[in-house]
Amino acid sequence: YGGIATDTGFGTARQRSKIYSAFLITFLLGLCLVLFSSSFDTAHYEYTNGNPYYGLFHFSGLKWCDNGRHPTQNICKIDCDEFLDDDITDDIECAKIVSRSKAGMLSW
Ligand SMILES: [Ca+2]
Repeated sequence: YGGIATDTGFGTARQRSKIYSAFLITFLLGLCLVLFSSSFDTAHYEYTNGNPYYGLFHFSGLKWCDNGRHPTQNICKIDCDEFLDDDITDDIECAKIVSRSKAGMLSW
């Protein structure tokens, strides 16, 4: 809706368009709240039983990335700090490697 004005439906289409926009904005705001709530914590860091965990997907700093302080397999060949920024594209790339490697282990 919204676009060509006709002598009959113009007002209605405009109103519908407004309602639709309001709905869309509410939806997007809600989505943002969900994404940036604690369940979507890109700056997540924890240190449990000698294992540092990084970022949204809780990658282990002993296995998937290198934090410069621990011996690591660094399977994703990446600096652990890269998992703590707002850009999750590299996080997702590593998550793909993790899922591939887990699938590989399951196929044994
Ligand atoms: Ca990142």
